[in-house]
Amino acid sequence: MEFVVLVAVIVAIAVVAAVVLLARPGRRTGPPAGPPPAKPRPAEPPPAAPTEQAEQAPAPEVPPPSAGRIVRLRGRLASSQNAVGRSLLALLSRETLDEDAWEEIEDTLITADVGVASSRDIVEELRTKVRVEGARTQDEVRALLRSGLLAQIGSDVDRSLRTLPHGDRPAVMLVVGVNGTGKTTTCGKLGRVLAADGRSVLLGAADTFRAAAADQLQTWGERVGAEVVRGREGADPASVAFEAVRAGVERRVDTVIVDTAGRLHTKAGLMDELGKVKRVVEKHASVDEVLLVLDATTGQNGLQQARVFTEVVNVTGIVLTKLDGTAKGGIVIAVQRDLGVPVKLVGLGEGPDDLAPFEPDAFVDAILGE
Ligand SMILES: Nc1nc2c(ncn2[C@@H]2O[C@H](COP(=O)(O)OP(=O)(O)OP(=O)(O)O)[C@@H](O)[C@H]2O)c(=O)[nH]1
Ligand SMILES: [Mg+2]
Repeated sequence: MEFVVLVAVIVAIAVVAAVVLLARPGRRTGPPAGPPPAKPRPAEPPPAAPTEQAEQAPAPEVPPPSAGRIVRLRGRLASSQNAVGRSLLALLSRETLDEDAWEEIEDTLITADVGVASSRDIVEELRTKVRVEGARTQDEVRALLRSGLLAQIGSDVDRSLRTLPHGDRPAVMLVVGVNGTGKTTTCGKLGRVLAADGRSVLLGAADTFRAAAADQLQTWGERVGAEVVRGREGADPASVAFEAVRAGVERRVDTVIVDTAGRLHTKAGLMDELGKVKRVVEKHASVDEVLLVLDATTGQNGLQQARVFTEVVNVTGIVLTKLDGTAKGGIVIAVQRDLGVPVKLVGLGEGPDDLAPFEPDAFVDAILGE
């Protein structure tokens, strides 16, 4: 009997245990039957992180060399500027060059943004030569105009960029200008040019007005494997520039290129800020180049803005962008004459390799056509 009771107790315990066990999975199905909890996930991240990073850092691109680019990009210039060259050549080829014809030549030059004073000089020189040399073949006319334009542009001006490190310091380049002229794009394109030449480059995002500005620079940097030093949005641009140069010195890079925010020349506070950026950077290293980026399509207005920049920071070179979209290439002459600063680089498109060292001969040839 006792045995029967014992069996009954054991059976009762077994039944209770079974009910409890069955009830538990039932609770689990209570919440909507989703995928099983991702328990194994925590184990995944360690191997996942390096894979992700490897995916984000593809092999840096190696852009084509910069030498002779202006020749290769000649079509960009020629398509918009040829009209000016052609009409000048046609005017100069006239049988008789009377007062009206000379005036028309001068007007054509002024329309191409050469500037009043330079246009007058070019016409005066041409008049003298035509008077002296008399009869003109097509080739002679072309040669005359070519040498007249080259004389104004200056074919023996030093247009080299100081991008080489000195001692244990990198070369430092500061890129400045009004809003939207192409500063950030130029920093990126320039970084590519230097990387193509085998230099190590660090980019400083001292445009702290918008986070997007630093992102834009970062994208350029990633493509050629250049480190980008940036600050948080609204940070003091001088301190970001300072940090970038400090990092450049530490990492022993060849060149540090500092992008700055676009600023209106009329805003005294912003112009003071730019002066401060330069002074602060100079606590670390000398600033080798201050490149003023000018949009060629803004013509004489751009010149006025540029003048203020040259007063605040010692501009060492002009980058003339968007020359691909204008027939006003004469601005090259006006800019140099007005500011006394050489055009060192020209932007000929939005593509990553559409930045070329400025070569006067190739430039004039593009204007005059073959
Ligand atoms: N066609 C043409 N477009 C250019 C050239 N250089 C720059 N751009 C374009 O001009 C626009 C402005 O360029 P950004 O580099 O952002 O100008 P930014 O000076 O940095 O502008 P902010 O930082 O806002 O002052 C972009 O759409 C560029 O692609 C050029 O040489 N030719
Ligand atoms: Mg910018």
